[in-house]
Amino acid sequence: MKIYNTTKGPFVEHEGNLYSFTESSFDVLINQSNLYDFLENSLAGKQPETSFEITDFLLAPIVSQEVWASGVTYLRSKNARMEESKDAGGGDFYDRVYSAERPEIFFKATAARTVGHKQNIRIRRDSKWNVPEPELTLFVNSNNEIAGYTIGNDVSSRDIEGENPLYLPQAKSYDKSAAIGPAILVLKEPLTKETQILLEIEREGKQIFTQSTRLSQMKRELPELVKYLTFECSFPFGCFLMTGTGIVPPDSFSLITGDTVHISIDNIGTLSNTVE
Ligand code: DO4
Ligand code: MG
Repeated sequence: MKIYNTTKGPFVEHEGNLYSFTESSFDVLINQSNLYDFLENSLAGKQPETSFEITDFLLAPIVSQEVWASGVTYLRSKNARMEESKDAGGGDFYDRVYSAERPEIFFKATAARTVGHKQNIRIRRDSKWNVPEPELTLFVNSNNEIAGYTIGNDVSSRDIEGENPLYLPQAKSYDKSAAIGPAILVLKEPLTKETQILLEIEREGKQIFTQSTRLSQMKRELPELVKYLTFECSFPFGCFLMTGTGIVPPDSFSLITGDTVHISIDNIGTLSNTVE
């Protein structure tokens, strides 16, 4: 089942049909305990919606939540980071955090800095080396449980991050640096490790980069990331947690205005954003 946030309120897609849940606010709906069972039981009394296309009214699936992110959770990310920061003497930090018990977790964005499917992302004006980071993104409810999954793009400035690891917040957090959507997938069982994450980058109508990875390539377990995030932080409306990138384009690549980034994750869908 998928939950969409729209200008008309929340909607749920189930077996190809769309159902209105506009009697509830998005914040309240996604925080229901036993969310899958709650949605399934609520569907019993509802008629499918047929009068409009959800894509015409879609918003990012976030209202009062924060977006956090974990990093260096895949070998590819660790190696790319060590390389980009070696001149700054930061390489060792990435090596150590990859194998440390405590994962890297950082604040990524407020809802106001986050865009949804088909909305524009941005690259920083003071950076020359910018990349998309395609990341499975967890919805963690106010009881600190993984209640759903969405697709995230942790757009990042590699030159700023590589110049000095202390610049991480500037490399990661700025207006429209985070994209999530198009929907929150709610499952009865956890997502399988076979789940594929696919990144495609399009420039002037041509595909200029594509690569995929699987969740099984991640060094850490998802509950482990949630445990550290929620250890000393409470989230009354729940929160989103990006889980790190396993795909980093070659060093010669940087995003430019007009590029479109498509990120697809099995069963969730595709998140597409153009650089403005
Ligand atoms: O410390 C750098 C950020 C790592 C990150 O965002 C990732 O691995 O996805
Ligand atoms: Mg990342």
